Amino acid sequence: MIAKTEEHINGLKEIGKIVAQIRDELVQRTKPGVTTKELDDIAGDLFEKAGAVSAPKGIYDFPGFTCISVNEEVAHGIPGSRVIQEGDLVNIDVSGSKNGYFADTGVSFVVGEGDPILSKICEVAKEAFEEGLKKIKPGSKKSGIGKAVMHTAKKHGLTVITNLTGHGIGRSIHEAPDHIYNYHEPWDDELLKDGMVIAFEPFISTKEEEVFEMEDGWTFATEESFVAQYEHTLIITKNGPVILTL
Ligand code: M2C
Ligand code: CO
Ligand code: CO
Repeated sequence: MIAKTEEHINGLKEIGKIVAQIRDELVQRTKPGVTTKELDDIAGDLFEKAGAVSAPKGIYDFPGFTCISVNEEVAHGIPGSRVIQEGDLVNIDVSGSKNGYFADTGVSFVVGEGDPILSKICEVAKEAFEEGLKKIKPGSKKSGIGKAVMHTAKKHGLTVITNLTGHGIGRSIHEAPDHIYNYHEPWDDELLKDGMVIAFEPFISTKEEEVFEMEDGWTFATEESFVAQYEHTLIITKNGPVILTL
């Protein structure tokens, strides 16, 4: 959507704050021994208390309130009986709506002590987000964002996932612009607009550049890499991006 009024901005800020709080609560409760379903149930209660609705459930009938992906799972992981272990790479992605406004946020992190390469990809995903953010201005090319993400990954000897992208958001979870690529796409000549609301989500990988969909019809996974994501919803303005999900 293009956020034009105070009402739009306040509606987006409200749901942005809700999903950010749910994300932070789940990250804090992700400890060895907890199941991903237990974490998701906490999110379900928090959505209800906030008078908000989970976007994966509400829009796609996803079997969970949140997407929780562990190790080989990259995104759209279905909460279930999987028990979190020390050293796991976990991604918690929370998206939802309230009063017709949507926001989306996600973060990858390592539980306790893990392989240093896992913390490395988490840090680089955040750095790629920050580098991409510098390119987010009204009138700038959308393709500049992916260029910055790709450059950051390469600088650290890492790769990007090319078949998962950021997206427009606001009145639904996924809307125009359909793709904020995480690599330089020279054919993408779309320009960023004042008021445009986007979810920017770099996916940084140790090796491979594509994910595949698992047989459950939801989970995206890799064959032999680990992947970290870092996602926020933001409004593009001439005074700089307004991040709604900090
Ligand atoms: O937009 C995402 O960040 C998710 C969508 C949840 S709906 C099941 N919040 C995303 C991540 C990876 C791939 C596509 N979309
Ligand atoms: Co998301
Ligand atoms: Co998203």
